Amino acid sequence: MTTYDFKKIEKKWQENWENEKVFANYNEEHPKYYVLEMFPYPSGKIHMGHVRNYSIGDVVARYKKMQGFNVLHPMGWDAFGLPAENAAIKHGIHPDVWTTQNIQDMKEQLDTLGLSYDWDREVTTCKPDYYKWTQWLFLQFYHKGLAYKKESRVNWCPSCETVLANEQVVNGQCERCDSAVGKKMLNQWYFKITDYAEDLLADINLLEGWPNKVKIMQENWIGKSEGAEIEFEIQDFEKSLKVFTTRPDTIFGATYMVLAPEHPYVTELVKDTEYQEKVKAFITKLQHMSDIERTSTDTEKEGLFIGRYCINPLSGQKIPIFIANYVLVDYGTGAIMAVPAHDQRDLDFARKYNIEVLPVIRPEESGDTFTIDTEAYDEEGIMINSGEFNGLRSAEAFNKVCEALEKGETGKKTINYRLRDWLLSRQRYWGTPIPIVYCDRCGIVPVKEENLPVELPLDVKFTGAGLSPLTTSESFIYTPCPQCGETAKRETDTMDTFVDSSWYFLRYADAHNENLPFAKEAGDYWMPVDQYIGGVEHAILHLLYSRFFTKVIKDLGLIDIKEPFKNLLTQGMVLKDGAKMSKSKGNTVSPEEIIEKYGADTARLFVLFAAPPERDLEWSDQGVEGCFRFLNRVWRLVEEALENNKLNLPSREMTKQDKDLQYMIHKTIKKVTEDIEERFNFNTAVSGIMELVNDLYKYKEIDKSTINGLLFKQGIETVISLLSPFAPHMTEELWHKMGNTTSVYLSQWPKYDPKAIVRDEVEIVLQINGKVKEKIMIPSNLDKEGLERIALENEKVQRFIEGKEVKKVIAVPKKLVNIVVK
Ligand code: ANZ
Ligand code: ZN
Repeated sequence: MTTYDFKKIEKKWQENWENEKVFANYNEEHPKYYVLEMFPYPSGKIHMGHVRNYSIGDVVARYKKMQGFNVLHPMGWDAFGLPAENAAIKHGIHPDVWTTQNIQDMKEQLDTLGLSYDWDREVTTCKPDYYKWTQWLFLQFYHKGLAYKKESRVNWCPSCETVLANEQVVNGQCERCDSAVGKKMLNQWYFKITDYAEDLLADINLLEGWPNKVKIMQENWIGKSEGAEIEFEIQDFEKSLKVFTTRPDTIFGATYMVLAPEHPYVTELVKDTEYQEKVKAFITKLQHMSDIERTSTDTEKEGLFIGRYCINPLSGQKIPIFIANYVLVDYGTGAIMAVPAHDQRDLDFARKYNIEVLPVIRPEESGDTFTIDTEAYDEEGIMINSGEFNGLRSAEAFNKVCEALEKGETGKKTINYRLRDWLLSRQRYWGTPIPIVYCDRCGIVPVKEENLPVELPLDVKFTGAGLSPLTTSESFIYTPCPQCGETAKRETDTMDTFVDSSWYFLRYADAHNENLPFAKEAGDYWMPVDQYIGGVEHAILHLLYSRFFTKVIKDLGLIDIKEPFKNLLTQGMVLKDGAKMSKSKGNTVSPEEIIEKYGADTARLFVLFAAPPERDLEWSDQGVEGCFRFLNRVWRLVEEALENNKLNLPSREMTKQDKDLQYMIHKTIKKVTEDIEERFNFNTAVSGIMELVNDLYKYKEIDKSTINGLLFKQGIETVISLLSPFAPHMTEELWHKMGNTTSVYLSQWPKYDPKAIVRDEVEIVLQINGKVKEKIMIPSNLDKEGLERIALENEKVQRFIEGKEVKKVIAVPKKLVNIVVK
């Protein structure tokens, strides 16, 4: 008997699968199935999180292949980004060299896991053959008015020296380096994702196979608010002030107005007044505060009166105008009507600055003398202090107020979204160059499609200072204007790397296309991704951007689908000692070490067995040992059976033990299939297989002469097949030892026989015209219909009723069937 030499076996089958193209092999006669794991950033080393993510995907891919699907399971590299550039600054290595080396290293590590990727479709976002199409897509967006440039106040990380999207600012800090994020005015490129806000929101309904929590996060991020835009006349000023409110019903309670300090009116309103200096000082003070900080309920409300007044369009009241920290310039209209009685932030502010608090809605159960103390009343109720609207329910008043405003042309219902346009410019080298040229004569000119890709130059200096390193490359900057031919300058900013990952799943469908990002036919065939798997940290940004890209690409006529990812699985973290495994915590276990010691099959089995995929997984050395022992046990089971010739024993009449084993085999097939198929409960699937292995051991111990060789063989083959998505190398080896000459993944996933999993039987009688003709054993849970069928198909019964007319069949479950004939 040979021992389980995982090193030899794993290498052997990895090479074999690659050479025989077992997985890079397509047959369009079968239904397609596209399984995808989020592609990694090539940091140079895989960690346990990767092992978990890819093992989950690999189970799905192998399982679906055995189920007869035409499976697409590709892999690639999200290869642009800051770490490569930082390495260049620090160690003087070119980002391209650094990245290419890391990809090579990581690919070797991935190969040791035996993942069923089709590497022929590998996508690397930093290669010109890929970013050419990222640029091409940018141009299509540009021509549709969905990519535009504007001067704006952007989040600026002083340490990374680049702008950040709102999404990359976490609690006021840079997502990457944790520095406090400030604000800066810059002229930047944007994608107009807000044009798709409504579609992105509405189509969340189509995402049936997504976790609810992710759908809610997307919904909150888009942040739809229904309300009204109301115009307040400003005294002695030619323009009126527009505010956005979700509570037009509270308009009579607006006792002051607030402008964001950065609101364009502010300087004009204080121009010739004593307030000018104070306002300036206030704005300077706020510059270092993030939006989150400013609007947090914990932050002290601060502001000042600017010496001007508005007129309430419905009540005619004169109300003072303030600027304050808690109103943001880029939400709504950048100005609010403040209603302290019904909004907590306004109330805190009003109490601090001694502003009137006027309740205009009272709870139904309270009287007209309702007052507000330190807590705002933000619910619905009955209107008070609101002129003609008094006595109405506030929900009703909402509409009535809007109607009144519309009549007076001072307001209308509107919808506001929290979602902002996507800022994509980065002052960075290692990203996709934005294919735009600035010409003194022609202005902003897109690069001609036939001149794509705009390639990254090599003669750049990585100084680490402010501007994009591309500004240091003479060869890059100067170029003839695509329109007039005069010398012009290229855009030196590159794209946010989220742009690269917003369409990579489409490129896999047709990875070598030289004329388009992908052929429509290929896209329509493979998309949507049937199963997408990745970390929940991408629940907002990456998924939202990918959904947006897919929708635009559809509107460009390049594909027919509306949503890119049909089913989404967000896997949990890998923990050790209760904390997330991470380099900074120093609690990592290296996949290389585990694979070296136990083999990839054990590593895979452990991460799949130790917890359901969506839950966090606690690392356990004993758990790994246990999985290793189990695989050894399976190995010995098969080896011994082959050695002792147990599989060649003749079959014969079934004994009780045979029947028990047969039952277990079919029950396990059913369980494992359902666990994988319906719930991705890989852990319970594996424990089901473990039980079957135990049963086979027990069965093998019974007297050799009484073993049913055919059945035993079926049991062993079932274990091999069911285990093959989880521990692929060992099972492939055993499959071949069993005498098969082609891959287990080209074989059929086992099917259970529904009859074999019915355990209890009862005896019933079959009667013809009330006379007992036969007694038979049947499954006890058979219903009336099943009973009737069995009775009528019974041989003896058929002889009796031959040539006669069946008038009626009376079936009494568990007892009898009476057939009335004439
Ligand atoms: C009057 C009012 C009365 C409000 C009331 C609320 C309650 P969401 O749901 O997030 O859309 N608001 C509007 N623009 C703002 C800005 N740029 N910065 C800070 N706050 C702003 O919130 C909409 C509400 O937030 C708006 O409705 C406005 O306050 C405030 F009893 O207007 B409300
Ligand atoms: Zn020009």
